[in-house]
Amino acid sequence: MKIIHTDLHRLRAPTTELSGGELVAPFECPERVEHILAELARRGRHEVVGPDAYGLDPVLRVHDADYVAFLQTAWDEWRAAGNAGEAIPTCWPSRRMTRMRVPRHIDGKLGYYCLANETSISDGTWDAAYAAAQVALTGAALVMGGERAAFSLCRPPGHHAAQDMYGGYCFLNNAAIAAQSMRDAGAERVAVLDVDFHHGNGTQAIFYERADVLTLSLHGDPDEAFPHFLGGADETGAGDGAGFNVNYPMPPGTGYTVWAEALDAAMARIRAFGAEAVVVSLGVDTFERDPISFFKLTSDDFTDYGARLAGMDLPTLFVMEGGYAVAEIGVNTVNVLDGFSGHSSPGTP
Ligand code: SP5
Ligand code: ZN
Repeated sequence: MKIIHTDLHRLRAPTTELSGGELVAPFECPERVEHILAELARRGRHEVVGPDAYGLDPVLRVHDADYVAFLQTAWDEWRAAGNAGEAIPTCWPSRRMTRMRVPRHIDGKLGYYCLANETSISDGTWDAAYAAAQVALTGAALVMGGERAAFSLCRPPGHHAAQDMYGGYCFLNNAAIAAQSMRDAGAERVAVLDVDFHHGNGTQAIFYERADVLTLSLHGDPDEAFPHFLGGADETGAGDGAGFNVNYPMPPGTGYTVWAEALDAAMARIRAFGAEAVVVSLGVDTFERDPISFFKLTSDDFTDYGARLAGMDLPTLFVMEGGYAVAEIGVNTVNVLDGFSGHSSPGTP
């Protein structure tokens, strides 16, 4: 399988994440990608290629122009305002603060566009997010060009980012940008299947009123898990999109038997939809030893579900999302790709 990757992901290297009331070293770190690349090289079955340049237009098919402009200048504005640390909002347009216009000051802009302030904006964040979107677009073009599958090794991840919101370690919604580009390249119906531990709230929001992109997400019940305010089973789409969003929230401790039943149900829904291509938002934070999640998948389970995904027999683009058990992220991620490709015995070192 072709792997699309660029070193530019390293430009996203924040030093702070607000967690447990402390500023800690971010869970979403550059080392994640290095471990995946090392495991890909160790197995020797995959070809790593760089991204092509698609520019900003396909990003603006999904994200609002004012939001993109904010991301491009947020760091400089934050530093120009005299702040010493990384950019973290402290004030939001919460209920009963409904003026809903974008404030001029960076402190107001951050609150306006941020959905979760564990995610600091740091120098280089925009450049890395933009590069990740190009990685996603390159993978989409390969799949639309006839590849059975491809893996866009995106970082930073994307599925929490909506039209005009960042957070959950995400800035541009790589999977949504890829899915839209597939539509624009002629696929009539595209499915986005999100298997990251967390609900894909951004992807859901972007396509919520559309019937041409089916969105499905398997995730920790938002009553218990981030992002907390979206992801219920009763969210099924609206307007033209009514019936074209499907959520599978699951409780703490969920293991592979129950999780795989949800996956099978989601794949049946994709088949009934008549998808011409599928984008898999691939987060491996469903792993039993993930530090911030509560599902119980083992490394072998990733191989098994990779094989199940291949059974859909659809052109498939994998887009990297979360996964924070850094030492195991390579094995778990490449197990999905090898399971998909029919290598049932990936072997461990
Ligand atoms: C792409 C992705 O996976 N984003 C996830 C962002 C989650 N950020 C907040 C997580 C808060 C979890 N708190 C649990 C701490 C357990 N010690
Ligand atoms: Zn996640």
